[in-house]
Amino acid sequence: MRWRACQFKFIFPRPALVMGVLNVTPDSFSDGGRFSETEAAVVRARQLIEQGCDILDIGGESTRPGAAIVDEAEELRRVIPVIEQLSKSISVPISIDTSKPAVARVAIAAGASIVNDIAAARADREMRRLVAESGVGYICMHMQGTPQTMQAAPHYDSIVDEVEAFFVSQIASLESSGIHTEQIVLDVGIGFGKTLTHNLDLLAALRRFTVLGRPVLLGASRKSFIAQITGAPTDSRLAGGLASASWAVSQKVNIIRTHDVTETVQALRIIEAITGRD
Ligand code: 8Y7
Repeated sequence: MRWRACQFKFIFPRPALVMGVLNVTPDSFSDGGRFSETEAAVVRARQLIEQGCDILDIGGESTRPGAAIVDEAEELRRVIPVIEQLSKSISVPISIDTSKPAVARVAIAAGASIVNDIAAARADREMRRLVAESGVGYICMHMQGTPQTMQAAPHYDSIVDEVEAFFVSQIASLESSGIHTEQIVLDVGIGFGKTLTHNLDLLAALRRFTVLGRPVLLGASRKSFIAQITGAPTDSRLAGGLASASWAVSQKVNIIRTHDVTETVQALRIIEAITGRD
């Protein structure tokens, strides 16, 4: 396989970038067969770009707690046509949300330049080799367990210490696999094997992670911790997501992953306007 010249570098023209979520799953775009599913996803992607997102995160497997596993062929059928169409015509970097090296490999060949791997802790040799050889960006997310089991009984002696130790050891181990430090982004993985208290402990301690020398990403958009605090149903958690994003950026988080791009861009512009004057 020949690699595109994609020694990816995370460049931050502003303090924080917005990563727009594009789920290509049958439940995200209502019926109508494969062609219209791809078309609908491409239309949605263009919308997210118009709204101001800096990175598109495209995923074909639901990683919500308890979600069913999607097989590789199906995941490829969902995401690859979308990436192929978009990479020809857009300039924002495409991130492939997958923990399957085979999916990541085809996605990179189709134009993705970042791998968002929620199973970073279990990343096998093939995923590491792929990231090392292709030079793509790599989002290293913390998760306890798997999406199928993670919310059963999350336990930590000290979550902030453990997540920090995870990052430090992952950076070293990814580097020993030939991955450059510059390719790596860290993510505490809100909601992935964490109780409400765990999520809040991590959010309160973001500064501990933003001093580790790598960009930090936060995904809090629409997550259930917002409902645990406020009772808000899934479709009305925007304010909670914006509050989390604003807090995170004030703690020097560099990338906000969100379903709500317009509103998040506006919130971040305000934080930047306030904090960017010193
Ligand atoms: C995250 C994520 C999801 C996150 C990263 C949802 C795929 C659940 N959450 N990837 N993915 N960080 N890196 O509610 O927090 O969006 S899926």
